[in-house]
Amino acid sequence: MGMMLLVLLTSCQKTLQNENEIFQSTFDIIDPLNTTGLTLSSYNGNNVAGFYNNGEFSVNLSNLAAHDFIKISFNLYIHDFWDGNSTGNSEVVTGPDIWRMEVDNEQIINTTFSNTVCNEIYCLQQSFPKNYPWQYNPHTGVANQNLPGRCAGGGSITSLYRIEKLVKHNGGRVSIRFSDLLKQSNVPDQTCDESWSLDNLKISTLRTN
Ligand SMILES: [Ca+2]
Ligand SMILES: [Ca+2]
Ligand SMILES: [Ca+2]
Repeated sequence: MGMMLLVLLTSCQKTLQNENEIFQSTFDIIDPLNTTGLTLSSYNGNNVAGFYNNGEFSVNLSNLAAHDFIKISFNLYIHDFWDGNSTGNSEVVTGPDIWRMEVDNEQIINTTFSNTVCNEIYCLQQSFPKNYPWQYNPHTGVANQNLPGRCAGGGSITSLYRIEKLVKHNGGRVSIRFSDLLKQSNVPDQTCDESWSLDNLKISTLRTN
């Protein structure tokens, strides 16, 4: 993203004037002033925002200094049996397993993730690193695809994605919403079949001149 930012700013004949961190959390405590819907859990010896299945949380910040962009970076954990773009069959609805990030109600990320194996017989495609309905192999763009699954069960894994987005933005306030639309009709405990959590969230404003 560093390179993307440089190219973007160069092409506009602008230079970065300053970057100002306006929010950061490792999710060890809840910040009730700036967040809504936040729940915390422990995963793999670390505190995270989550676990969510058909859930969401938002970060709402105000009194922002003048800026041209907002940069949002975080670690996203995709837990257990996500099915990517798969919709299932006439008996079982399996997806698509959508994950979203919106900035002031505009969809910046609207994608799917797949935690399945990928071989000649079986391979459920995902849309990340682009938006749905793009088709990529499971784990495309992943940082680590062999972390422990949340729930017991054969083949249960977690994959970690490190995500950074630069969004054109101005104005004194911003609301950033993280959510999912997970689908799985054939399991008693949906949250144990597929869920997500998020950690190391950093939000900054950037000014160009
Ligand atoms: Ca943490
Ligand atoms: Ca599933
Ligand atoms: Ca699913």
